[in-house]
Amino acid sequence: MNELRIGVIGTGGIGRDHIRRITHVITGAKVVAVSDINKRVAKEVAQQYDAKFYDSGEELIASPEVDAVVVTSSDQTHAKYVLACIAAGKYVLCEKPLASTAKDCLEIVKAETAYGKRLVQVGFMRRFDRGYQALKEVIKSGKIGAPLLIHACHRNRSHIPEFTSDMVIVTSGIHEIDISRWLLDEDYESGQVLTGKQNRNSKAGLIDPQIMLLKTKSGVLIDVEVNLCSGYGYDIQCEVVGEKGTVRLPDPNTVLVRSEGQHSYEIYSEWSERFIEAYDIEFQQWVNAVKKDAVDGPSAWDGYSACIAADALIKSRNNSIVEPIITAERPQLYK
Ligand code: ISE
Repeated sequence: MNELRIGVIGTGGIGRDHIRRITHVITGAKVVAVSDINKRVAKEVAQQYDAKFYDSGEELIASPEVDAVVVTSSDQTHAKYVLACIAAGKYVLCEKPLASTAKDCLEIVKAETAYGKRLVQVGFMRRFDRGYQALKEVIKSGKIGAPLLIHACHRNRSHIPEFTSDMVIVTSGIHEIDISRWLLDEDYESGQVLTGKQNRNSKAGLIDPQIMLLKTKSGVLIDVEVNLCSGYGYDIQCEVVGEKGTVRLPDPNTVLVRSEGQHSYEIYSEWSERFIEAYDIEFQQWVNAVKKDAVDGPSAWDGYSACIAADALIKSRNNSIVEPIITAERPQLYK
């Protein structure tokens, strides 16, 4: 295959960043089509990248000029576009979350299973981050012994006005839900959310911060601070505690400065910068895999597994009890 012809649905911040990445950073693909609910912006982006503007995501997916699709529209629209891609037999890289609810994810899993081949990859880009990969290698090597605990934190500098209390979990916390499951290579048994004193810099009515507590099937306990208004930067921390040692996610690209009586390093302010290399690797590997007709990145099943945990956490926050996380049976396609 020559260059993979990609259509991008969603030309907001992350969509434009992926279009830049496909055009200028990775090889083997080009953006030929774009669409967005905000047609004016989509038209501008189409012109800038010499791509064709489509009136709707559905028309873009159906176009014979599009080989594969990237979905970066709002979370609630992911499921319908991914389902349309499966119906059209096209590969799709969908940003996280795969859908806003586990029920919608399961529909995607069912459609893909019926199609009989993996077409869907979910944008859990942290799995491509060198830091997380090194963390997983240490766990697998047995050096720290069997994992017992994960302490993690997910701090955004500030949040967009549209953020809701559920999005704190399903849009931001979802990365932590996925990455802990991937690091430990096991599913969850139960989850709980704790809430407390509110950050006065967060939007009124937004429950922020929230503490997500998860327990895996073997009993590993995970605590995650999800804090959308740290006020100082985008800060992602993760420490795995094992039976005989611990391993911690490194801060990326850091130089340590000693000056004026201080020892300091810079903290990123945006997630797109913090994980820029992971996104680049994710996209290059996806394009290579699509061209070989064999996608193997985070699957629709991974998208579903993260969302079923997110659903339980949201329910727990509303009911103030520990919620069981009950996963459907994993179809053969994902074993
Ligand atoms: C955003 O949508 C992302 O996906 C970022 O990776 C995440 O860290 C941030 O909290 C979300 O708002």
